[in-house]
Amino acid sequence: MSDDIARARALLRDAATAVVLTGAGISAESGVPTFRGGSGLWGQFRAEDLATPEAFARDPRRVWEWYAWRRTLVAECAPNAAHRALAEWALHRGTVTIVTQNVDGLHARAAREAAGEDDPARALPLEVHGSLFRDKCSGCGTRSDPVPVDATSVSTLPRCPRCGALLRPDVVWFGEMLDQHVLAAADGAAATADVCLVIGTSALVYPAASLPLRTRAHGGVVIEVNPEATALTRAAEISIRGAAAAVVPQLLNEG
Ligand code: BV8
Ligand code: ZN
Repeated sequence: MSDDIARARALLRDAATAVVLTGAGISAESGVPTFRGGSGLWGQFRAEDLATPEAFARDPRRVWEWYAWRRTLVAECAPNAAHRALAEWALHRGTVTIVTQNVDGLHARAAREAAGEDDPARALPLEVHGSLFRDKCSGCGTRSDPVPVDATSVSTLPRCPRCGALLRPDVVWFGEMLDQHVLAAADGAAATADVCLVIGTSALVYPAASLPLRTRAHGGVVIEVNPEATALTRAAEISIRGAAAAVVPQLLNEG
């Protein structure tokens, strides 16, 4: 075991409270493309073209085509060893807050699988950018379970049964406010945690990227797991160069 992993394990073991911030990189080994990496999602598309309210207003069919494709892709993916190790740890410790930028639902699936008959609540993540698997009405804001989407034309796009406006994926687009309750819970956890474990994020998107800095500002330590250096690396006490599915179980598993 590397020295960095041994030091990080000890910090995580001794932490009374911990917050975890994950990004697209934790789901890479589950087969979900990242946003900015080589084969990143944004590589084929531009975030400005698709993940904004302006894009949806301009071309809702094109935006739904991309999200329907991502729903189909992610539905084929499964949580990996990193999601599972985090879920087990959070269930066992009870003082861990998982915050994710991801909208793929893999943390919640890992939590339910790990909990079995028990309550998964302790391992359910704060999804600060919403969820791919929930619809929201673009008019009255009503949230609902996802409906099948026929993105072949605007006229076949799903509409709200209450007000008739177009439904949209219940994700936070660029330029949109995050849910203030979810953000306050994430910020509160980060501002009091002894340790912030940051996994698989380029730390470029705000306000999520400011969460680890909140832990550091009150005297907590930041531990990063990423194959590459990021905008956050210089703020990390320990930055472990490695893939999440290989490293995270080594950091958290008992024994
Ligand atoms: C807001 C949902 C304002 C949709 C997403 C301050 C400074 C600068 C800019 C801003 C700022 N404040 C606001 C902004 C604007 C903007 C922003 O931050 N822009 C950035 C690009 C500069 N922020 C916003 O617009 C936010 N809203 O602040 O509102 C406001 C104020 C008042 C009134 C109204 C509004 C909203 C941001 C949310 C955008 N939505 N997603 C969807 O998913 O379709 S963001 C999107 O990027 C995803 O959620 C994604 O998770 C997120 C971050 O990307 P990462 O997760 O980090 O993924 P990435 O590909 O970048 O990196 C992957 C990493 O994994 C890499 O480091 C790689 O090395 C690593 N990796 C790869 N393989 C592995 C691995 N790691 C481990 N293991 C592996 N195997
Ligand atoms: Zn409506």
